[in-house]
Amino acid sequence: MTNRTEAIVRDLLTAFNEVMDKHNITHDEYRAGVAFLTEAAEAGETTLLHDALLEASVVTHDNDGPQAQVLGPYYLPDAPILESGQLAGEEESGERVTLTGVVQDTSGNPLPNATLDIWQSDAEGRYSNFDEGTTPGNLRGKVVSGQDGSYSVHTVVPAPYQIPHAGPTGRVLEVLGRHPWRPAHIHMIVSADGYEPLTTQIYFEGDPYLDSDSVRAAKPELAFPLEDSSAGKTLTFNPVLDT
Ligand code: MBD
Ligand code: FE
Repeated sequence: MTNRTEAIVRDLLTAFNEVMDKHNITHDEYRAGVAFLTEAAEAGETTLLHDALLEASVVTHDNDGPQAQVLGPYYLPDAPILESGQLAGEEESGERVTLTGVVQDTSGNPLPNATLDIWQSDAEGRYSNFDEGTTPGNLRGKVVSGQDGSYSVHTVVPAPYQIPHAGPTGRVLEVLGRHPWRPAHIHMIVSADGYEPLTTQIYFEGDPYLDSDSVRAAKPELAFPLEDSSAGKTLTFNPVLDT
């Protein structure tokens, strides 16, 4: 065990012990807590529960850069490369949008051959492979930036989204007085040789939940306007990669 692991485990236990002492936790309450965690695990909500309540703290440290965001529970590796840039098929419902921009380093130099691994919910807030009524792999794919660092992805605008709240995670949100809504968002991991991968999310200007994200991840700097162009709505986002 590394010193760091040992220090973290000791501090975690100290924090738990302090809360238990402060509230004079009874045997019944202790057992109820253990039963709650068991129930969350059996409901398949281990990742959801932790991502909803804790993951935002992983990216509040500045070392990840200003565009860093939580990964969330719905990333799947191995999405295909979309040569056409068509993330949404013709039959996908929702407002069409083209995401464009230039992948760049922290000095503003364009980065060619960067991979943008993108996933999002559909216009009804459903993630493929996790939610009923979706086609496996839908709205998941990678695009690669060109020689000038630019990329372009054709997709649909996702809807504001309620994290699953019918189970144990929802009960915690209720206890905390937090609603289950997240602002509409598109996830991506941007990577390029020689740079730290960037896990981010982009949001939409004017979204009603930007200031009250259920998982406390959204920030106004990552909310962008939908702009009109001859090719329809566009959204410009320039991912910045650090070494
Ligand atoms: C999501 O879709 C999400 O992005 C996060 C961070 C947590 C729960 C559901
Ligand atoms: Fe999400």
